[in-house]
Amino acid sequence: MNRTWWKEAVVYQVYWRSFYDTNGDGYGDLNGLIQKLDYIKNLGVDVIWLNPPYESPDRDNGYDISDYCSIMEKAGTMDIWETLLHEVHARGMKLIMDLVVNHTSDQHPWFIESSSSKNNPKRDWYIWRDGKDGAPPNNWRSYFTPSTWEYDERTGQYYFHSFATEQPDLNWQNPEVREAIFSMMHFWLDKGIDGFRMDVINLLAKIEGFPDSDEPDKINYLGNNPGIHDYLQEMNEKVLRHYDIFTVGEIPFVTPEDGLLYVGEGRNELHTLFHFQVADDMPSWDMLRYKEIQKTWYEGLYGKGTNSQFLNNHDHTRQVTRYGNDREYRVQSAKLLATMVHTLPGIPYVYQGEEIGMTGVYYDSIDDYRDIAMKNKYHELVEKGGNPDEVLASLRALSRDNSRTPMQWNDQPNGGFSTGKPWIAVNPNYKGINVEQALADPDSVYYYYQKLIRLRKENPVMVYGTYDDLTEGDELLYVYTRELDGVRWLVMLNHADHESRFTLPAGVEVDEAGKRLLIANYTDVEGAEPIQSVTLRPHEARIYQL
Ligand code: TEU
Ligand code: CA
Repeated sequence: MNRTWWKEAVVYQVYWRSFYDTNGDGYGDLNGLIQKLDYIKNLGVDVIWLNPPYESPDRDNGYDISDYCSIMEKAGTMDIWETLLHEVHARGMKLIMDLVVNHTSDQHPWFIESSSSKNNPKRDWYIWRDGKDGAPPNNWRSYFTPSTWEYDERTGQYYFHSFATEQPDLNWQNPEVREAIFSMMHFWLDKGIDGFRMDVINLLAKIEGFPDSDEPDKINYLGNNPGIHDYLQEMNEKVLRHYDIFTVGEIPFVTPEDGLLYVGEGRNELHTLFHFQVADDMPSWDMLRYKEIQKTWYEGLYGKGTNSQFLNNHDHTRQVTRYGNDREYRVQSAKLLATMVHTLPGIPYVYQGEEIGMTGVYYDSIDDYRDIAMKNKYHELVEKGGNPDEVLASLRALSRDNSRTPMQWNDQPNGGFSTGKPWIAVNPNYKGINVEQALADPDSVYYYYQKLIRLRKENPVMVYGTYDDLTEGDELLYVYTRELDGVRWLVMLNHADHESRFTLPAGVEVDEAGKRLLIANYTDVEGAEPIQSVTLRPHEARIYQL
C-alpha cells in the first residue's frame, strides 16, 4: 500500500460556534479557535476540520450557505480566517474546510434569481418541477421534512430539497453550476487550504424522472445515483488533482463495495469517506454488528482505499453517552472507545470535547433545543397527534444538540466558553468535566488521547497493518491484532460493565517475556503479567506489542 501524509493523519473536528467565544456574543468564533490552537496542537493531531463558517442565514448552523466566498459575522471576518490558516500552518498542522455543494441557502443570490421567474437564466440552477394533481411531484421524504418538494407560489412550481426547505438542492446536471462550484473550490484552495470535508457529496446526482418510491421513508433514493461518479471525476480532474490535499466525503447509504467506487485508489475521485453504517444505523452499541461492519470494510478496502474511524461528530450524540458508559465508568469507557477508534483501520477523527470525555445533554423543554432536524421532527409528530412529552422523550437521545453544547474549558460560569449567554446552554456537568481539570490530571482522558496519537506517529502498524478479529461472535470482548512487517499488536477491549475473561486462541503466539504493554486505561496493569488468559475489568482496554 502506498504511504501518504493523510493516511497517517489524525483529524480534530472544530465545531467553531461551540468552541470558544472571544467577544461575548454567545457564539464561538474563529478568534476563539486561534487562541486555542496550542491546546489542539498539544494533543498531537495533524489536521483540523472546520465546520462551515461561510455567510449563512444559519437555519442549519452554517450548512445553508448564502455566499461561499465570505465569512459569517458570528465566526469573524475573512482577515481573521486568513490569520487562522496562517497560525494553523505555523504550528505544522493543516486545515480542511467544509464543502457544502449539494444545496445552498434559499437566501443565496443564485436561488433568489432562480425562483424569481421561470425564464430567469438561473432557473435551471436548481431543480424545479410541476406538481401532480395539486400535490408534490413525487412521494419522497427529505432528511428534515415530510417532502423533498416545496411549493413556490411565485412561479407555481415546486423546488427540490434533500434537507430543510431553506436548503434548495443545486442542479448538478447544469454545467454552469458545476463550473461555478469548481471555481469557488479553486478560490479556497488557492488561499492555501489543505483539503475539504465534503458534505453529503454522494447526493449530487438525482434519479432521472423522480419516480415515486415504494418505501418513501427509506430515504436512500437520495444518494448514489447514476452520474455521481462522473461529477466527482470531473471535480477531481478540474480541481482536486492540481493540489496536494486531503479529501473526505460524507457518504451515507454505502456498503464497502459502493464505498470503494468513491475512494478506490486509481478511481480519481476522493481520498477517504465517512460511511454511516454505524452513526446512522446503529442507534446504540451492538458489538456483533460493529464487528461485522469493521470486518466487511476492512476486507473491502484494505490495500485499495482508505476508510475513516469515528463514533460521533456534530450530528451524532457523543460517543461515551451513546456507545459507552457515561456514568460510573465514564473515564474508562471514553478511553476504551478512543483505543478502538485509533487502532482500527482508517483515519481517526476526534470531535471537540471527546478528548475530555464530554457527554450528551438532557434538556427538559423543546425550547432549549436548537437543532432544526429535531425541532422539525418534533413539530411533525406533535401535529400528527403525538403527546408532546412522549415525542420529546423519543427524540432526546439522538438529538444533534447532544454534541453541540459548548466546549467545557473550566469550572467557571458557562464552562469558561463565553462571558455572554451561550447560543445553546452548556451541559450542567461542566464543573466536573472540563479542560482545565483534564490538563491537571496525568490520568485524564486527554493525556490518554495524546499518548494514543503519539503511538500512531511512531508505529506504522497502527496505520498500515492488517487486521484480524480474534473474538468474532463474542458480544462483550473485542480483541484483535494488527500486523505489519513482522510487528504485531494485540488490542484488548472489554466493552462491558462487568469483568470478562479472555483466553488467547490457539495459533496466536505470545513471547511472554518479550511482549510489551504499550498503553492501558487502568493504571495498575503490570506489563510483565502473562496474557495467555486475562481477566479484564469493566471497560478495560490494553494494547500490547507481541
Ligand atoms: O449531514 C448529513 C446528515 O443528515 C447527517 O445527519 C447524517 O446523519 C449523515 O451524516 C448522513 O446520513 C450533513 C451535515 O453534517 C449536517 O450538519 C447538515 O445538517 C446536513 O449535511 C445538511 O447540510
Ligand atoms: Ca463570538
